[in-house]
Amino acid sequence: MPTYKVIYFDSKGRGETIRLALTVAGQDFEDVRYVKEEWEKVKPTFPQKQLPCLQVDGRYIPQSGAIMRYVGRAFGLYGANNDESTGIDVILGATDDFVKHVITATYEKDDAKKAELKKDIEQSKVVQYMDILEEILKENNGGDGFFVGDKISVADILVFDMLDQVTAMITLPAFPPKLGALIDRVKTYPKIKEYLAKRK
Ligand SMILES: N[C@@H](CCC(=O)N[C@@H](CS)C(=O)NCC(=O)O)C(=O)O
Repeated sequence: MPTYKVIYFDSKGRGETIRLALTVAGQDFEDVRYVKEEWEKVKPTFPQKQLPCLQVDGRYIPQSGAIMRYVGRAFGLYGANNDESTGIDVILGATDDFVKHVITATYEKDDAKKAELKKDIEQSKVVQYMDILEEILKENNGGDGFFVGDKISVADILVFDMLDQVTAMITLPAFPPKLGALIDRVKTYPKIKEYLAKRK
């Protein structure tokens, strides 16, 4: 059995979906969290000099998207066939598009511009994103299960975690009904519920 280390900073950021995915998989992992000074010392030894990294036995895997897919494939959280995996990829892509807007607004230095970007996200971008998700859900078993197939996947985990994290930056509108129910389903998924109850 390989041993797993999720290496990131002491925050949710790009590391949390990976922690959640391994938790759902029921796979133990070491949760390594660097503080900035420690990170600067070890940074040159890491591939791509960035975090997160997943260490599987001795091997380092960089890039959060690649790590998530790796974990998904390794533990049956990445669809049962090509169509389902592609459905998951579509959601990961739509989520990437949305997150880019949030990151741009977060790092905008000009206050007036930042407020404008934030307003556009809250009034338009997030609504478009949620509508995309709602439609995808409705097309799968009437929207009463998970995004793809008949079990939880990295798409459900990522969407839940990302919508949770963006509330630090933007005010979310009410969720459309199927998406709201999906978020509750993920939040109360037994392994996730247990993890969230212990999370700092
Ligand atoms: N595309 C990469 C981006 C990774 C990234 O930007 N990592 C940041 C933290 S979220 C980082 O390592 N910052 C510290 C540094 O560059 O020294 C991914 O998705 O993993």
